[in-house]
Amino acid sequence: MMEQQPTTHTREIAIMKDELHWKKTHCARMDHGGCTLLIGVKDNRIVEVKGDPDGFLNKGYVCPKGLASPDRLTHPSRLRHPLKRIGTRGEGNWERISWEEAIRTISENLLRIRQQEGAKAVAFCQGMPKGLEHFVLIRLANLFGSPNVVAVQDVCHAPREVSGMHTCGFYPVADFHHKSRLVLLWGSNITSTNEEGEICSLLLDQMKAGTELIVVDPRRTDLAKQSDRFLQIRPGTDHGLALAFLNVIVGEGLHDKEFVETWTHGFDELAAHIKDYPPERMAEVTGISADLIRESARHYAGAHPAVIQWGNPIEQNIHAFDTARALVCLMAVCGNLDVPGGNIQANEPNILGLGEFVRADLIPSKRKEMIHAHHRTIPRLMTVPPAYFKNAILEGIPYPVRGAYMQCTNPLIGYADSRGTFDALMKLDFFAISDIVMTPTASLADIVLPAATHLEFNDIGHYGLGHGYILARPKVVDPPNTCWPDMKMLNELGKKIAPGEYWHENYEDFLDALLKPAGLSYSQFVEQGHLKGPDRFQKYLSSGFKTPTGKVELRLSRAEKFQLRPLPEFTGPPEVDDPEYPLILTSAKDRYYLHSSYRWVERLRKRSPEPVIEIHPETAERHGIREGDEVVIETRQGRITQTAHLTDTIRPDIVSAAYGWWLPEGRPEAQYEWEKSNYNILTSTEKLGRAFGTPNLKGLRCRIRKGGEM
Ligand SMILES: Nc1nc2c(c(=O)[nH]1)N[C@H]1C(S)=C(S)[C@@H](COP(=O)(O)OP(=O)(O)OC[C@H]3O[C@@H](n4cnc5c(=O)[nH]c(N)nc54)[C@H](O)[C@@H]3O)O[C@H]1N2
Ligand SMILES: Nc1nc2c(c(=O)[nH]1)N[C@H]1C(S)=C(S)[C@@H](COP(=O)(O)OP(=O)(O)OC[C@H]3O[C@@H](n4cnc5c(=O)[nH]c(N)nc54)[C@H](O)[C@@H]3O)O[C@H]1N2
Ligand code: SF4
Ligand SMILES: [Mo]
Repeated sequence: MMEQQPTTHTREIAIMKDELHWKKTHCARMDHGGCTLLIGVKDNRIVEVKGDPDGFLNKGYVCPKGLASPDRLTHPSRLRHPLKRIGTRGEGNWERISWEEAIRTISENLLRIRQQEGAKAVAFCQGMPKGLEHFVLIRLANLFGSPNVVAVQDVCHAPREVSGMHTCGFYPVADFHHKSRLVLLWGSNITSTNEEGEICSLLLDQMKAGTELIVVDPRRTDLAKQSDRFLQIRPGTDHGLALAFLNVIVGEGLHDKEFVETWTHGFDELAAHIKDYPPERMAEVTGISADLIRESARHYAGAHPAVIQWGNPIEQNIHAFDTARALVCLMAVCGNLDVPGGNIQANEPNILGLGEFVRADLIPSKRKEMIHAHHRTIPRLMTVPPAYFKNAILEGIPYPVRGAYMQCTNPLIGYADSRGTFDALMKLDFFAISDIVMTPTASLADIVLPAATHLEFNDIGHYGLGHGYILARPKVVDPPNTCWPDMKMLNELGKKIAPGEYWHENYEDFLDALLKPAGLSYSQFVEQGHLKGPDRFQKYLSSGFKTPTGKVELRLSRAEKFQLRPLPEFTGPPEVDDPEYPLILTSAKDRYYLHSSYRWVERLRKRSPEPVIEIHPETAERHGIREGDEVVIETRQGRITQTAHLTDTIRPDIVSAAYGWWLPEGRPEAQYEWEKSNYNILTSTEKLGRAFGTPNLKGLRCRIRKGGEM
């Protein structure tokens, strides 16, 4: 048979289909996102990814995760159908169901629980904010009538944000867009993490131009190697170090006297209080020499503007509030608040406010009713700390929680006390989760929903993060046609479990609603790429600081009312010395993964194939451990194994273990080996920080031994 010749028309289409198109979008869901990317697309397939040289935050930079990000979309283990559990929870048996049945089953169960126990018995859970669905989820919770949105904020930004709001009326973020004379990188490893869009290329450019760098980290990171001063801190003692900085600066009169005089409240009390923290005393606590503390504090005070880029370790132990408070005081007394190149109050562009977007007005009793109100956490913490969520399920404190809807999260690996979390998930009457692959948590759910993800739907980035800009993340390719964006799932579920008038015919209307005050449609916004608030600094000169006294509250004026410490204190490390557990355990994020995500992306797994614990060679030798050995890590809470990597970049009294591990290649009915190397088996929620309900994730007492030995 003769081959049929294509007509002119079909030939044209064939050429069009093969053509390479470049589309501009922003990277997302591999960290907080931010890099402008140029994506080469051929025939609905992504064939190339490049950093955009004109990118607002990255100026051409792209990291290995960004380059590998399209691999998520086409991966064979991608979830493609809504699934319903058959058999017992966690057994790994599923039945494919339609979207219609999935939404109906979820709504029936959540409504049933609401009717039996009240709306607050249903929780809405989200992991790291990834995109606009985060806010649609809060809206759904509000409209359903539940005050309980559970999020990981207790260990991720809330201590920094909320302590900032109480102290100076805003969340002081690092301004890398203007020149700083000095950068104090405090527990922040941004060449690996680029947290909240603080893309490291901006810092590296400043360093090339002569900006001085001081690094506070227990590990000699890449940036520590390039720094002018490296303070190799004992994990969990950051509050002690910050107080010693204040001791030197105020004691030597190096503070910004004019600013302090006019714009701070409680300086004299702070000055008297910090006399208790001389560098010599804090040297013993932090393991950093008194001379180095003194010199570093003098440099920070002497360079103006200077900026503190602070990271997760500040808030990943029970002293989160004291540490964050001490650091904001440090920024303030040196006159670095809200100045270009300092720690600024970012001005949001003219878009729909968060409260309006989530319809906070419809749930006025939220503050009193949310689970953590019972635990008297700090005012303005609006999401439930996971430890309290777990207690509500397991012990009914302050009331029982029986159902949950989860998205973009993997609590079995990400929450402290994984075994307790397992028990809690097992005890839930009903829970549904949406993800892009099956995870240890999803494997315990009643309903699993297949999400369309980044590059497959129109999204807006950085909304609600407080950095003063939003980023366009237009869709680049079609999702598998059975996968829905989370926003669509929530919109459809919303129509069933909350008043219909608050939902849209098409979920994309959320995007337009958000942009409406700016006078932009979503497509106009995409043309523009990003939207930034105006550069305005030192707003306090005209309107004061938004605190009860109108000044930076070095001493909190309402501390007594809220039962908070009025001045930052050092009350010891997060865990006391324990001869049976002589080493200090900490962790850092893996440059090639996001928390527990993407161990199944082969290109990334090749770069970081297994969970690795970093041990100093002397410590390893004492324990008879060699490079590549299996190592058992034990705390009073539990035991896991990881692989030894010997390195002198870490102090001999510290080990740094990998966090976020499960094995996608493991057995589904064993929740993909969630117990084997998962760091949070080692963490506990018995002792929590009062202000935020934060557990100790870093600065734990541990011991190690070679695997296979008793
Ligand atoms: N010990 C210890 N614990 C920690 C931390 C630590 O440093 N140490 N860090 C804490 C911090 S800072 C955070 S933010 C949390 C993070 O906690 P989580 O945000 O829960 O982190 P992940 O484990 O990355 O889980 C995210 C899930 O979202 C899925 N996902 C990705 N894209 C999409 C999407 O578009 N839609 C849907 N529905 N799902 C998607 C991924 O596949 C993954 O399973 O963990 C905290 N826990
Ligand atoms: N590659 C990658 N990027 C990410 C993420 C990820 O999982 N992977 N997660 C994203 C999220 S949600 C967040 S919140 C950010 C977090 O970003 P970062 O704040 O940078 O987070 P970490 O890597 O946990 O910690 C930073 C550094 O603190 C050091 N450190 C450990 N313990 C202590 C301590 O007690 N004191 C001090 N001063 N330093 C200590 C670690 O050695 C590490 O170098 O990153 C985001 N970006
Ligand atoms: S640094 Fe973050 S935003 Fe930039 S490419 Fe990497 S993962 Fe994406
Ligand atoms: Mo985070």
